[in-house]
Amino acid sequence: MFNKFRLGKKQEHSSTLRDKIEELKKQPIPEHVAIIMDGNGRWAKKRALPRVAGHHEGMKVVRKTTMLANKLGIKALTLYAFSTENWKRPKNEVEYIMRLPEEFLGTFLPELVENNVQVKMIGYKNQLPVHTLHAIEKAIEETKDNNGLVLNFALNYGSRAEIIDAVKQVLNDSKNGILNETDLNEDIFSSYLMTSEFKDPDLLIRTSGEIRLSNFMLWQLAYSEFWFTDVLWPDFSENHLLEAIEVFQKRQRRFGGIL
Ligand code: V0D
Repeated sequence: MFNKFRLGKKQEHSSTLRDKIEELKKQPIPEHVAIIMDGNGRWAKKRALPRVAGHHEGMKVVRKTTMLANKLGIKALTLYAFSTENWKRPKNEVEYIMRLPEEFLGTFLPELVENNVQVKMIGYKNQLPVHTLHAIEKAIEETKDNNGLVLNFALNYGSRAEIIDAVKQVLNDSKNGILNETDLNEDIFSSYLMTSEFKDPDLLIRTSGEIRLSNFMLWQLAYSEFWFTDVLWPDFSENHLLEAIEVFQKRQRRFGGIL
């Protein structure tokens, strides 16, 4: 109980949370978890705050979720932070969102380094503001030798465009004799996607009550478990992630029984 006062750092977990983590670790933990972080605007609206306040609050949840994922021994966490469709939002909102990586990394990069987290990104980099890209590339560079959790931001990412681009590269490699048409299979095709270095997600989480993929990792999620919640992303807590993993483990066990 005295600990409560001595351990002021926010990433310290309560004993009940620690117990839950240890309990879950007795069963297989999903290696790659992907999250569609939805509901930030709605969270703000409910509080009569500007939408950007929801995005800012959502950023703090990214940090908490990352730290817990790391503790659980999850190997990769892919977070859908910005879709290719999100450019249609009001200009001021997009500009604000594009400052979030700098703010996030300015505050938390030292903590990510300390915790051995490796930062990565998938998505179309060339359309991003240079200040955004610079901050992210610096973080990628500074964490490239870390071997803990891979924190992968899907940013200006769209799955159909990714697939079309992969097809174009396949055609090009075929034309240039680098690839034989007869050799093309699912594994080879996967190696042309932006996610080539990742295994397919074992678990997809989407917050905010929408039950759809919204052009996120269409190919990669073919065999993944899905967990949807009405909870808005800024309200997503450690307990929600643990619940999603518990459900994942129960489904895995049932599946195992049938086979
Ligand atoms: C807004 C909820 C962290 C989703 C989370 C540019 C919407 C908060 C990052 C981030 C966003 C990205 C890359 C990186 C470090 C941090 C972020 C965006 C939006 C899109 F290396 N939060 N966050 N990026 N939001």
